[in-house]
Amino acid sequence: MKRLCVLGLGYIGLPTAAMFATHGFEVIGVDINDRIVDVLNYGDVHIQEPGLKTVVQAAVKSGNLRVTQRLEPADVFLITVPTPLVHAKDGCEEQAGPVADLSFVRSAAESIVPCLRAGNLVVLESTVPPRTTEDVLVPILARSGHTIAGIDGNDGVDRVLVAHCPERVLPGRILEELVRNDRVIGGMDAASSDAARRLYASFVEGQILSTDATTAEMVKLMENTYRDVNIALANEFALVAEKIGIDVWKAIELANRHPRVRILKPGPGVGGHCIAVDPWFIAEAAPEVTHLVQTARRVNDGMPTHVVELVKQAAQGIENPVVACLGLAYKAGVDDVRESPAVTVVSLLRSAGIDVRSYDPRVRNRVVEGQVDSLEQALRDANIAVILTDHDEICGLSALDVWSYDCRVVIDTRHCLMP
Ligand code: SAJ
Repeated sequence: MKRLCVLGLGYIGLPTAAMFATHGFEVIGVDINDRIVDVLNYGDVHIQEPGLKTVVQAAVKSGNLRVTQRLEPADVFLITVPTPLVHAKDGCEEQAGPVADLSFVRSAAESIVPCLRAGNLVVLESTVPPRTTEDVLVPILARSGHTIAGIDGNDGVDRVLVAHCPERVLPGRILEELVRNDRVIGGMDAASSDAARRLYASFVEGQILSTDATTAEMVKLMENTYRDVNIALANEFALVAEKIGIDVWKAIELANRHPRVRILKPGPGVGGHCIAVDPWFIAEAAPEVTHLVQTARRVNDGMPTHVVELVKQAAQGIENPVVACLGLAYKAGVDDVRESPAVTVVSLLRSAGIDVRSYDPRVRNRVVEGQVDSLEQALRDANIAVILTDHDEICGLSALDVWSYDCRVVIDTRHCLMP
């Protein structure tokens, strides 16, 4: 049985580790966070995702998934650590905006070095700026003294194979998409691509498509940037519609009747750890030619401020207004609040001195001040309700339900309330 070490047990690493463990691999799941290791060993999961707990429990129970803080020698090392944004250092004025923080990728790679053996395969799944596999990962792995695939002339059988295989799964449908989606494999050489292809073929039912590592990095970034730019366009249309006094939702519905038009949904902004982040990795690679990408990011990042303006307009004339914010997660059906525009809206309202009661049926942790435990607590006493996340529990409400609490103004940024 092949031994696989998964470094980083977050939204992607944990489901992927469990998937391999239930498809014939001995998996060692490694995380530097002792709380995560304890939770998983206790038989629980730290992430809310449909079906995840069942598959993780099955994997742990079978003995094929062991969770630990210590890396062990293995046949395959899979890096699934976060790549957040940081602000460019002073003196990097040529950078257009924030840049990738690769410190987790670097330290994961460094931790693999002492365990590396000839013939190992190292796969980077984390989303990274173009050229990271070749320029950052490979040089670190080379410190092991082994020859590394893709470095000129290293075509011996005993070298370490390296590939970038970006994850492309949708939070809320991770387990299903891990199996069904096509997979892009970017090997440092043909042997690396072949080894990675065999690895993922153990559970991927979609097509496995091979290319080089840098192209695979760019493919992943292009996918999320394409979505970001298209959401920005929808948001810009919404801003124009407000100015000219039409219903943007009706206009989009009609425009989408064209056979080659598919406008996305406007909303309070773009959140999550992917779409709000990845376009900056492209901008970082070529700041001088990515005007559209950067503008789209700024349009989407500006939406929470616009929502706050709408609330302030609605609050004019109300003494000490109370605002109920419904939804904190970055999108429907998840408990994830990373980069959530809803959280930004709440923070901006509170900084403006407005009394805010926030409620999200999916988010159990306290993420903002004034967070309450029920819809009733949020809406009681509120003058204005702002719908920020279109969870089923919130979309099931009608404006009349909200009005029944004496809350007369509803700002539905998701266009989700029942008519
Ligand atoms: N959003 C809108 N309008 C829309 C669609 C989305 O405002 O029409 C907002 C959402 O509310 C949310 C944000 O955009 O705040 C992103 O949500 P999402 O569902 O579009 O995407 P993510 O971030 O959950 O997952 C994306 C997916 N990428 C694409 O669809 C191209 C997923 O396949 C990737 O694997 C994931 O990023 C990732 O990990 O990179």
